[in-house]
Amino acid sequence: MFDFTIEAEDSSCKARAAKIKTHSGTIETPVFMPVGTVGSVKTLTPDELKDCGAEIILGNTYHLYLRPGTDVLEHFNGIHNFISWDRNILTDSGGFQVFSLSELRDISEEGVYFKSHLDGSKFFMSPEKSMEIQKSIGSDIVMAFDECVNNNLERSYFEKSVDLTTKWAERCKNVPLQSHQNLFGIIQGGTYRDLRKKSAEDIVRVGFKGYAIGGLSVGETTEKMYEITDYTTDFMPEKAPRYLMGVGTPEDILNGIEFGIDMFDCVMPTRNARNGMLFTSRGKLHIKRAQWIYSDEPLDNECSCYTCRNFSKGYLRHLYKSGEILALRLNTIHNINFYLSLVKGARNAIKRGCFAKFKSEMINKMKTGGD
Ligand code: PRF
Ligand code: ZN
Repeated sequence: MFDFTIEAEDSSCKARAAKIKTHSGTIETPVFMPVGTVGSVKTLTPDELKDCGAEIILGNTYHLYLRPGTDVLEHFNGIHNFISWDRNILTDSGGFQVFSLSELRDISEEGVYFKSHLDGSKFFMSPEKSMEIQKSIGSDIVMAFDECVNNNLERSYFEKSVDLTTKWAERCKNVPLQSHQNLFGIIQGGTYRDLRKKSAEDIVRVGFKGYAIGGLSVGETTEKMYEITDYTTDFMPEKAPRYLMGVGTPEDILNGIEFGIDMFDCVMPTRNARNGMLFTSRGKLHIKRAQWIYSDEPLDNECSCYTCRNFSKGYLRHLYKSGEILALRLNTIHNINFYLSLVKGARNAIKRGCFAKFKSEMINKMKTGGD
């Protein structure tokens, strides 16, 4: 089961509010997907994630394959049951992690040999292998296996890579998945408009339930990332979800929404929370700073999360400086809440027909200074 229904479209830009329905429930878009690489959004329980309003989380094929492995996931009847999360799960294919995390990549048209980042042991990943692993995982949305190229490499590399990603996408589509699973294709092409157009047309021709833009936020400037995203969505079907992979800051997400993107994921809210960097409506805030020692104010006056309802910046600073695990948990709850509230605010603004105003007000406010 898969249904994508557009509820409202902005008249002055490409932003839209929609609903994605799958076997595991409804996702209201624009949506942000917290990253749960190995089957947990670091430090949070599923109940805490639900309290933050999360409707879908992301897992990684590469990590779950290396540990716990498909035998364990199959034994537990799939990831939903294993991690006790009954809402939607999207799995990335490994097409990014193999290139960014593993050592010794030996890549051919057949697939990629790589060494595990855990113990150096050798593995093989291919379109077929990625599909079989994601079938064992049982995620609701399955990503095609693609090649993600660093944008500092030369054009000739991208020309070959775009065709390889299309051939791999065709092979992914030929592998049967579980009946509840839905396959998304990934568009590559670096920062080259003609290659992006070609990749989008080729991937759309293969045909998927949804389409992602990969290969951005990997070495290019923010301006280029915006330009290519805006350009590429024009070649993506109106009537299917559009997903911008691994992006980004709150400002990146608001711009992505303006360019017609429906889905986002990024480690930034969770990873930065654990490093003491909080996102607020007035901008970034570093909780370890001495300026917060005596602050009895919440992190963000406009936030209604558990952390902001109950704790002062002074206490959060103390927890962080003391190395308390609770600091990481409370920071993560706040940052995830901030990201999910941001996309929810954008969604409401699109439905009310005032997204442009919402976006500029949010961006201006975030420049007034968190600390
Ligand atoms: N491909 C895949 N996953 C990804 C990316 C990609 O290009 C990116 C790039 N920002 C993040 N995650 N499969
Ligand atoms: Zn908060």
